[in-house]
Amino acid sequence: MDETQIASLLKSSSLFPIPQSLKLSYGTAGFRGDATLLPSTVHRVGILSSLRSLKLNSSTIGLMITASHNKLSDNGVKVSDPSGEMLSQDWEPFADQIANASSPQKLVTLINDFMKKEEILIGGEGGRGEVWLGRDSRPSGESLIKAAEIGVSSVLGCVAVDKGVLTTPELHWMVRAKNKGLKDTEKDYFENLTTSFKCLIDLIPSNGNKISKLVLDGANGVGGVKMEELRGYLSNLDIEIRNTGRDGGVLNESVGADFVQKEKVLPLGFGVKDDVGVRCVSFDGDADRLVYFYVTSGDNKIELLDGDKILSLFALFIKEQLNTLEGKVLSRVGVVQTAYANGASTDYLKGLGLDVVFAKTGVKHLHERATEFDVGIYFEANGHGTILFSEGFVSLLVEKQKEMSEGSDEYNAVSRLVAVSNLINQAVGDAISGLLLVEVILRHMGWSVQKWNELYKDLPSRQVKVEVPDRTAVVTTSEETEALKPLGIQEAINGEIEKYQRGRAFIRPSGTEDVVRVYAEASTQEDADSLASSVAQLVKSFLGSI
Ligand code: 16G
Ligand code: MG
Repeated sequence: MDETQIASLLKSSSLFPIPQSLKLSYGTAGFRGDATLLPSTVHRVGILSSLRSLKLNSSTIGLMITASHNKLSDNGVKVSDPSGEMLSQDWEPFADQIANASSPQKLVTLINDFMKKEEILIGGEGGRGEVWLGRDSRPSGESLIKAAEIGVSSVLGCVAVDKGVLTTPELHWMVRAKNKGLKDTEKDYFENLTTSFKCLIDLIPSNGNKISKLVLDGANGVGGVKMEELRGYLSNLDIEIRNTGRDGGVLNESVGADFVQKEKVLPLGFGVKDDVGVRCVSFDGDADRLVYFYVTSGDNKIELLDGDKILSLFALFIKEQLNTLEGKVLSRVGVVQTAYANGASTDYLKGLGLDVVFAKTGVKHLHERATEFDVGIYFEANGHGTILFSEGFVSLLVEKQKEMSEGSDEYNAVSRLVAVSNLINQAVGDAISGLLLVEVILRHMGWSVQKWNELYKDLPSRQVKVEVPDRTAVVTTSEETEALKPLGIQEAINGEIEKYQRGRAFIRPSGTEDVVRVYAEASTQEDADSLASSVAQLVKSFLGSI
């Protein structure tokens, strides 16, 4: 690193002193915390993004300012790699180191060492770098974007392009499109969604399946606002949008996918009286998660159609198309879930003859496993997921279609699969594209939300968290279904599980909070509760409680 570069980094970092006692970890969803503490972190992630762009031959990198479903006063930052996927995990330790460096000098030393190791050149000998910035609707995002811009451009040869307020999946989609040399604006994103949605609607056999109005809970975040914009392009979606944030509601406060999925109650803005039986959907704060729900009656309890149920609907539809192509197109279709997936959903998916594999909690882990298939469908129960189509498979479909007669069942099946591969965000889970796919499949099947809910009945489950002195004392297998440490705890858990019909339970250290999480399910709610509480007791006795 030459003198000019060192001076540039020292100067810009001195504008963003690190708050005392700040200790951050990149974690499963980037850095998050109280927004007032984050300018130095965001500035440094700006620097990291520039280095990543230089390392990857000037590919465009994405930097998103969001804290997703966290409270309004929080914010966060995460990086998108050129393919639109999450930042490669081998750069996470560097992210942790620079975010926590206690002074500009220490920061520069860390950067210098890392650049040597990664053989990154800057300035005259190096290339140019480009970082696209996006932010969700949080007011604190405005000044944090400035910190990111200054960080990006303090690396010589690198520029930041502010893309404004976006959903997280929009930024990932745009970065991916840019690096593939495709149309990459927000308008292109909307056009792509509308074209593929319309194509799928036109392919519905009777084209006449009527479907009732959908009501969206936008979590008072960016998703509802973008959905309003998109509605301008879509003529054939009957949707009412609530909780856009314009009616005085607060971001994520008793609204949104995370609230609805965890509390299993109606979000604010939805009434028991008027909304009984109505098909409703909730986005989270940055619109990378969605869950559906409806009110049955009386109280504000809901029937929840979570990520597992969305996954099952998608898998069924894909399978139906592939069955039509049996013998013509060979494909490996796989489904990726986490240990949190309801056992009933796993049984259902296996019953469809699908290959079901498990990944560690956290989107990046599921995404990675899904790439092993021609068509890999992944979802977390919390509503984050998508469908990945390998490029080879899509080319094969297009090739085969040329030999088929237009309008035949197989021709239509191929057309549907290709349209789904365009509609669904291949970079990351996307509430908007997920919503459009659910809507088109329901219309295709002629199903109500209630009928969809009947695909299988969730086994009763319970989640609890246990505060322990050291959560890292729990080490699990890669799929998190069994604990390897502390020694002996798994045998004790198995002993409890055996006492219950359809009992299943596991423990894992949280990646976002200082707790050990316990999950239990069984054939009745009482049993699931009791199993969860005995496993929590075991955690306390093996690890000690605080
Ligand atoms: C993060 C992950 C989410 C995961 C959750 C688990 C992303 C974008 N988000 O929010 O996928 O379910 O962490 O939290 O990867 P936990 O480790 O505290 O249980
Ligand atoms: Mg989110």
